[in-house]
Amino acid sequence: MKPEPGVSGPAAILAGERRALARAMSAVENETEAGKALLRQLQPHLGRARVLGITGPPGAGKSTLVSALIGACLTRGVKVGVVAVDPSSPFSGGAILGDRIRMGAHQADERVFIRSLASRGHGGGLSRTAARVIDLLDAAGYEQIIVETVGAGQSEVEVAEVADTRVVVCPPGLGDEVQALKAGILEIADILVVNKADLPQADRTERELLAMLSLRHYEDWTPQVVRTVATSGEGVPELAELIERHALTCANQRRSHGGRVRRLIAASAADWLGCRVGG
Ligand SMILES: Nc1nc2c(ncn2[C@@H]2O[C@H](COP(=O)(O)OP(=O)(O)OP(=O)(O)O)[C@@H](O)[C@H]2O)c(=O)[nH]1
Ligand SMILES: [Mg+2]
Repeated sequence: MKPEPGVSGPAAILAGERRALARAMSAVENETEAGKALLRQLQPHLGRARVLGITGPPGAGKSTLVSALIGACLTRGVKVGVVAVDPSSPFSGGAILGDRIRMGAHQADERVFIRSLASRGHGGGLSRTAARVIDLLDAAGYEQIIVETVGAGQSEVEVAEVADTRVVVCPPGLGDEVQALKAGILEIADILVVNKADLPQADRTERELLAMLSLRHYEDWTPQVVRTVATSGEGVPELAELIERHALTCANQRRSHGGRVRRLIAASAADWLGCRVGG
């Protein structure tokens, strides 16, 4: 196979070299031969990372929360990778200046790697692309990977499937949208965040979510509701704590589930990878 210029071998990824990682991500996103070969070689090194999925309607405060959670990870000395699916802010503009400065500071941190994926143009393959980028971050030694997706469409549910812990952000004042959330993405929530708890109607949203949860029976983990003000950091330590508790409670089961889904995605693209993936 003719090597493509600019894509390093697995050693550079395993050593966590950032430029090699960025180039490898472009290669797997563009489904190049070098990207295929690299992913194949990295398969034995995957499965260490914890994957956290953050989803919710546009403007719910997901990116601001992710930013705050990155801070919480760094405080604990954990390397964190972020995959943002079609974000409008603060990763690629649109946020208030303060957000961008905060995220900019993280972006310059050696222990943080942020990658944006455009959902447009991927067709049904978004989860596939996201899974590959997650695998690269995993191989590069990012222990916590956070995936941000917008909305409650099928591709978001699919992306959430690769996560070990799923957080759904529900800002106050959604009105009918809560109904849509209920029908879809709430089904997969481990943690429900009432962000923008500084706004009126936060109490009402929290009550509605709790009422909804009380209608169902859960086996080993009952979804929890937590209030946050992502812009000030209020409630973020409690959220980080809940995420940790969920990871510990459901660690083995979910990690094997998330890992299995990622392997299934990889296996369904076995022709693309040109190999069979174990599991
Ligand atoms: N009042 C208030 N505003 C907030 C809070 N969290 C975020 N915001 C603001 O809400 C706006 C949207 O925040 P983002 O973090 O970009 O929201 P997002 O969910 O990532 O948005 P998209 O990625 O575009 O869907 C920004 O102006 C934030 O500053 C909060 O807790 N309270
Ligand atoms: Mg965002």
